[in-house]
Amino acid sequence: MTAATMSLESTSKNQQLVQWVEDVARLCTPDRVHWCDGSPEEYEAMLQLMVLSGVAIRLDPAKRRNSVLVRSHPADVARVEDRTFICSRTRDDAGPTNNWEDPVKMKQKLTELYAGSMAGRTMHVIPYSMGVMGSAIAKIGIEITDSPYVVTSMHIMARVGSRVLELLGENGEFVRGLHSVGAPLGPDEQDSTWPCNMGHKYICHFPETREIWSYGSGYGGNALLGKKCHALRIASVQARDEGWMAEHMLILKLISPSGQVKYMTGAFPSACGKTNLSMLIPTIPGWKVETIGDDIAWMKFGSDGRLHAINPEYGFFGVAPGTSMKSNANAMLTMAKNSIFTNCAMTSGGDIWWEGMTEGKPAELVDWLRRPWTAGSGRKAAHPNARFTTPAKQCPVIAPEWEDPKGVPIDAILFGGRRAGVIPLVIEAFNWQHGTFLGATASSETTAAITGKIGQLRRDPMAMLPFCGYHMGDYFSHWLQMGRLADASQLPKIYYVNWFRQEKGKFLWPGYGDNSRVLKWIFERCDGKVHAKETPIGMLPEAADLDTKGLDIPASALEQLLRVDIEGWLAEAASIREYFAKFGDRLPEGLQLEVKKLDERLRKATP
Ligand code: SAT
Ligand code: MN
Repeated sequence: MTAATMSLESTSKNQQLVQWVEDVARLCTPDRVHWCDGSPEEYEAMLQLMVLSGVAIRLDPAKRRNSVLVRSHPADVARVEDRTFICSRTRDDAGPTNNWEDPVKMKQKLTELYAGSMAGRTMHVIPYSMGVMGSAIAKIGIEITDSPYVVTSMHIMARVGSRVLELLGENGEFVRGLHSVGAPLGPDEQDSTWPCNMGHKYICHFPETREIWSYGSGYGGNALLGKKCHALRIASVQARDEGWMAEHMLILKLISPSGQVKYMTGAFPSACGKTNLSMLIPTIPGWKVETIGDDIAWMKFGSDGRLHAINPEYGFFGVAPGTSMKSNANAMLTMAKNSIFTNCAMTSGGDIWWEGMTEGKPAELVDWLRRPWTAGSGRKAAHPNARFTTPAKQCPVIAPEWEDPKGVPIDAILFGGRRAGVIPLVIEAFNWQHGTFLGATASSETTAAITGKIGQLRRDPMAMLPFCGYHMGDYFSHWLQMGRLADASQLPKIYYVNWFRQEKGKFLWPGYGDNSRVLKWIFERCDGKVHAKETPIGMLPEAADLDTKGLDIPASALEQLLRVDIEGWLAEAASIREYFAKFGDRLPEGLQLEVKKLDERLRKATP
């Protein structure tokens, strides 16, 4: 995009916004300021910029229309949790699960880094709405960035452009997000293909002032500030203050053969199959899943007294490896066009490839590090956290009501993670408080979505460990408080699922489309139509309660999946107690009580 075709003049009547943009420009000293209008022409111009700078390659349009492959710097490939900070006024408000720094000190440090950080670059101002514009649950944000990759990704992931500014008007409130890759250019300096800052990375949140300051990384949740930074970390604080919920949850619609509908949300840590579950193709005849969202749910009580959820996003930023026509045909079809692929491998025919996409491997590829790759090399061709960025509306099973400003009424909430042992296939909570306890104690083995060690067990309450913008103990209280606001019969039922149970290194449950068998049981439980057995850990199906018709699974595996391992759970209860101690007096009494009751029920059950 040349300066002549960019909107260089402010297109906003909001004086606070105009002032802020001027202040940032003065600090970061970009060559020019571009106000994004969200048009297809703008998107195309940004792609062209990325192609010219060498960061993006256009894929063969006959194979994947209007799509590009982007390869990042090898050291900038995932969220950086150790560089993510909640800079609330006091350390105590950030709590024991977040990195904290004093906001004044952090702003001083970052102001020094931002000074001149956009030299030689264009500063883009992206007005965006999380949620359908005009929805009472939606919120506006403005992201300032020096990365064209962020502009194109935000076009897909959020509703962006001039209409947002109109909605914002003169006095509207917005979340301020400032992002710089931290790689200023000298007058004669050649740009690198993926500019970022090797020495300094900071993803900072100032919850009281609803600000995000991100520096040094251009990747995913570090840089697309509408997503984890705004829609989860800042929004969780807004939700606490305003009486709603911002959650790391997919939203799906399950339709029975007779056309009855239930809406479910599901919280799972990054790269644990949220996208797959949200658009799953049931293996049981007559059942159908439609998608509302795959990563984030904002939930508010409606005038009907029920909890309604919207998907604040506009696209999917999904993990590519493992995605195939077999594991998730709907995701594959969604990304057939108008998509951005990051850190995937490229085929000689100008398309993308990743591990697990096809049964065999292509003989030759260019890997995500831009090196020639052969099937026998033993190396991974795509990075394990390679991603697709694709418009949600292209999903073949997107629910017609996915943009309903009122959201959809939620019948069931699922929690889950990757657990090789102990945790059964599914548990139904006795009530909201017990469900909150199940969510609060959720744990999972870590994945490639974050930098660091893979496969380590950690507690990831409500899958919000990296995304809660305040003290986790207060967050638990907020959950309990939400439960008190509604009539118990109107509240969603709560479940804990584990598709990842293993024995001798092999998965016991087939997962993917067969997860519909568990969803069907949940659906029928919501109507009180199917049996569950009371156990010390919650209500569980017996083998006969699950629809296993046509499923090739040994009875012993099913028994294992539905067994309550008393010894294992006693150890779990002890570890939960230890975990809860972290939260001190900010742990709500209700959860303390739940662990005590769990322990007592287990001891009574011990022979
Ligand atoms: O990079 S993101 O934070 O958007 C992806 C994820 O970790 O879920
Ligand atoms: Mn996520």
